[in-house]
Parts: sequence; structure tokens; C-alpha cells
Amino acid sequence: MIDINFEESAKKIISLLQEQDNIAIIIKGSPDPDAIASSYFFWKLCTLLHVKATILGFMPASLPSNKEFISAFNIPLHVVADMKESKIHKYTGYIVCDYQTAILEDFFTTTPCIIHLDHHSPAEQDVPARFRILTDKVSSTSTLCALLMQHISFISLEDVSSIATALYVGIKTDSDSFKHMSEYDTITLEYIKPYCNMAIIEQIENTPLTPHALGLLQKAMNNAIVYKDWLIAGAGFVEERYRDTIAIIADYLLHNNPVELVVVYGGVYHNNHTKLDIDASFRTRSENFDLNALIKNITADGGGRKFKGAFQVHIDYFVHCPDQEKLWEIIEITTNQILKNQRDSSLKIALQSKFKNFKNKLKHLFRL
Ligand SMILES: [Mn+2]
Repeated sequence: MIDINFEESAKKIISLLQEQDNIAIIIKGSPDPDAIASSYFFWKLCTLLHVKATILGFMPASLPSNKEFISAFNIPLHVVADMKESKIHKYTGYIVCDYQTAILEDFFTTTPCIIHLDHHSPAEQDVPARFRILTDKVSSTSTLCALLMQHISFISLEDVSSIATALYVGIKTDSDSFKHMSEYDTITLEYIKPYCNMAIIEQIENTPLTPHALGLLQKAMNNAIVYKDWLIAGAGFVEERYRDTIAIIADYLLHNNPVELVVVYGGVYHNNHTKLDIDASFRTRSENFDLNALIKNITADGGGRKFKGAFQVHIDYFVHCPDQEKLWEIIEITTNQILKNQRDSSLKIALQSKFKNFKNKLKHLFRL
């Protein structure tokens, strides 16, 4: 059971928003459907309450279907280069949806976090928030928004329909097409489904992959190796705006191969080729596999939850390498080796996660 009173929470959120003059809704990570939909929910809510609100993101949507999503709902996402450009001090407060922490990379800001919602377990360090729900008992932040919307009576049917449709896409994306649903996700879906505009959902889903993304998929398939029951595929260098394609390829490869775990990675240049990262996406079909532990073994710059994970390792030094082919070769053999080593020691991770599960079950039984 989630120990959250959504009716009380909705009341609290509305009164907090009413105190604001001008609020920023910040999309901290990549603008994926769950982050966009939940930010859209708050933006609509602010509009209805006559509170000025601005949705700010730090990177443009990179998948064609996400771009389609934003334009289908006319979502005013303002992309800024960094915290400085966001001029956060101009706002009376900010909201963060679908991100583990509400910390802004501007340590001098005095602008308070008003609302923070996410479906990951709480991080060790965070800023205070006037209202916060962090629970991994739901598969998406959109689920939490829908549970709140249920208790808000002043939203018109037209707005409920448009918000519900957006949240549906958020839930569908994060639950991997409804494959990983908790009981709350199921209840939520039943509630929003009658309001959803299926034509818009179809239009968003049928956005084709760009030729560029198809090219990357081809490259990843050519480079893929199978080590024991893991599939590891380097996609080569990936342009920053196509970064999300790495995750899509990982989904695709897990769907089409009888392996336990898929890792897809690529080299991604940023800031006009002055920064370089290795971006990796992990997918597993095993509910008990502790992807977070596996990824934290490799780097602190990443993490995972059930079925999904990702990391980003910075290798800016190598932007000066004059030979792209050699550089990719080094990235590929090194990353493959690191992952193979992890596979060899993954029995340990499997045992650890079994123990964790066991502990959680006990906790549940005794309500510790
Ligand atoms: Mn999410």
C-alpha cells in the first residue's frame, strides 16, 4: 500500500500553487513522455489557478515521437542552455517532476522548491520541498499526477481529456507498454482511459524513427556481441540530439532477443564537440535484477530501477583525439570488457538483490 492521501495532497498542492506569483516547472533530465506529461499537468493546473507558470528544460526532445508529443498538446517547453540562462531567481518557486532529486545546479539560488514528484526511491541528498511525493510503488510520475487529478474538481472535461491523454502516454512509456504495472498504475489507467483521445495517442506512437535512428540501430546490431546471457552493443558516435535513440535501441534489442540483459552504448559529443560522454542504456527482463547495484559498480554517474538503467561517463579529455575510428575502438573494447567483467561477477549482484527482496518481504510482513 502507498501511504499517501491523494485527496489531502491535491488540496495541499492547490493551496501551495495559489501562493505563487510566478512558478518554474523544471524538466531536469531528458524530456521523455513521463516528464513532459507530468509537467504539462502542473502547467495546466497553474493556468486554471491563474498562476503564471513556465516549463523549462535543459535539452530539446530528441526522439521524433517526443517532439510529436510536445506539438500535439502545444506544450510550451522552453529549452535553455543551463541554470544561469533559466534565470531561476525571477521565479517565486519551482516544481520538479520525474527526477530523483530537486537539486538545481545553481548553488546560490534561494528560490524554493515547492513541489517534487517522482517514482524513484528518495536520494540520499536533496533540497527541502514544500510538498514531495517520492515512491517507487508506481511505475511513472504520470500515475501520481492522475491520482491527484482525480481529486481536483475544477478542471473542465476538455482539460481532463487532454491531461489524461498526455498522462496515458507517460504511463505507457514508463511501464514499457503496460508490461510493468503496479496495482496503482492499473487503477489509474482505468480512471483515465475513458477520457483519453486515442487518435492523438496513435498519432504520437506512429511517428516513424528517423533514417538516422534506423542507421544507429543497424550499427548497434552489427556491433552486438552476446556474452553468456547478456547482449552488449556499441552504436558508435551518436549526435547529441539523437541521444535518446540509445534507449530505444536497447528496448528493441531486448524485445527481439532471448537474453537476460541488454546494454547499448554510444559516444555522445556535447557543447560543440568540447565535451564527450559514453552514454549507456540497460534493459533487463528480470524483475529481481538489481540494475542499480550493477551500474553503481561501474560508475557513480548513473543508476537504475526495475528493468531499466543508464549511465553517463565523461571522457572530455578524448575530444582531442585526432582519430575517431581509433577512439571508438578504444571506447568499444574497454566498455565491452567492463561489462563482461560485470557479467562474470553478476552472480554476486543477483544474490544481493535476492537478499534485498527477502528483507523487503519481511519488512512488509512485520510492518517494520
Ligand atoms: Mn518517469
